[in-house]
Amino acid sequence: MRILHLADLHLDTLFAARSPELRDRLREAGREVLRRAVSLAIEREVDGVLMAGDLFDGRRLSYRTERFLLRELERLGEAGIPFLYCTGNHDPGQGIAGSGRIEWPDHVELFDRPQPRTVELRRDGEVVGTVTAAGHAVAHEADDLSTRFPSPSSWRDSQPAESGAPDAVGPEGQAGAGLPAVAMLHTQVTGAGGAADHDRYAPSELPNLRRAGYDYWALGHIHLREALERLPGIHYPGNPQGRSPRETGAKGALLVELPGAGVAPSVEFVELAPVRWERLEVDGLRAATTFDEFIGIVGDRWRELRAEDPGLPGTQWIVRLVPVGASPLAAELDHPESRRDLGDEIARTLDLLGVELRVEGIRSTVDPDQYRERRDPAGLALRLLAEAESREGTAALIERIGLDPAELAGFRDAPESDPSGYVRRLLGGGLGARILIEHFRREGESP
Ligand SMILES: [Mn+2]
Repeated sequence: MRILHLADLHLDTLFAARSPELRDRLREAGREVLRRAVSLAIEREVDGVLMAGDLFDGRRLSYRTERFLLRELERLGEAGIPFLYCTGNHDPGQGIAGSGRIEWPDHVELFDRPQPRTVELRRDGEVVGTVTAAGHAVAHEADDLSTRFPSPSSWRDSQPAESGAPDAVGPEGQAGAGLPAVAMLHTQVTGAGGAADHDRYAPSELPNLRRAGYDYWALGHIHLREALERLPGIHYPGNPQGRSPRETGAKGALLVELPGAGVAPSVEFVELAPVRWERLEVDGLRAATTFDEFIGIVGDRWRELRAEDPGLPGTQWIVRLVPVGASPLAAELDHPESRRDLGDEIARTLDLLGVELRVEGIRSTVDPDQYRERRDPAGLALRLLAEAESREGTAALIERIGLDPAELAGFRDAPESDPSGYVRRLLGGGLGARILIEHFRREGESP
């Protein structure tokens, strides 16, 4: 049996925080990834496409996306491939736009109840295996639904099988003892890699999944691709299209080949996402004294990365650029306008869909220690700023020199009850020191 395992497509995500252009592009990418998955399923002649929950992002489903989805499902249907879809926390039950209003074609198996149901997959009329699945009926499913899954032995053993011959009585009468059994569920497995980033809906335990008797668990919910176990196969495919700067790297689906009951499935990742998010950390910026030189270094680093992992032809990239270490441009990059201009220029130069510049990790090329030791007001100012970096330090500073935060801010009424927090925000974050040091540096350079 061969299946294509997808999850967490989140069709019609709003992307409210993005620009209108990016929003449209990302929604289009969600549809495109579905089209690619359907083409892949047809090309590789799978026996079923499994969508392990969160096909939709929420109640809102545009007419355009709905039509698109039904057209793509039709393509699958014409190829004789069933689409098995269990609901998740984003698209639970019957009331939601997707699973409730859509008239699903006959080759779609919707699992929207917490009670598992088993269906058979066929190839040329012959049963090749089973898929057992349960869905979320409510948005905040707190139960471990995996414990409700029946053991495949309940149908495998219902008739004595002759040396594993696939002729025992199955859920509908045919699935045999030697045939692979797949389980599908939208669940947060305790301890999975990306678990900290996701809400604990329908939590399950890995040891339980291991001994449930299935050959493969097609999981959904955690957006990070992860193999939790090889035998039985227990896999998160991750979402097939990244939705935020944290969802980086190649994204797609898993092609799973199941030779038979009790045999390790072979699992192949196939990249599908037309838009990829990446984080690019760049150091060694000390020599770049102009924006052009800065862009040159970033470009070299970007091309190195893409040589290792070029992505699919035509992939579009959204890059979170994180320069780190000493840079002569540190002070200039404190200005939001400079950051925006530089980001735009990098996007143009490297042909990227978007660049977000995060400059918290850079500092001035001047060593603050050499100034901090000076026995003059500049040195004193830097020492005070260093002290103001910590909560305790700021409190001690205020106390020692009898500092009135309201005075410091230039008005009478203290803006809040926590004066040390206020002073720390005024002086802290390294900004005050950076501005001072940059000032010294320029002073030193001018004739
Ligand atoms: Mn989910």
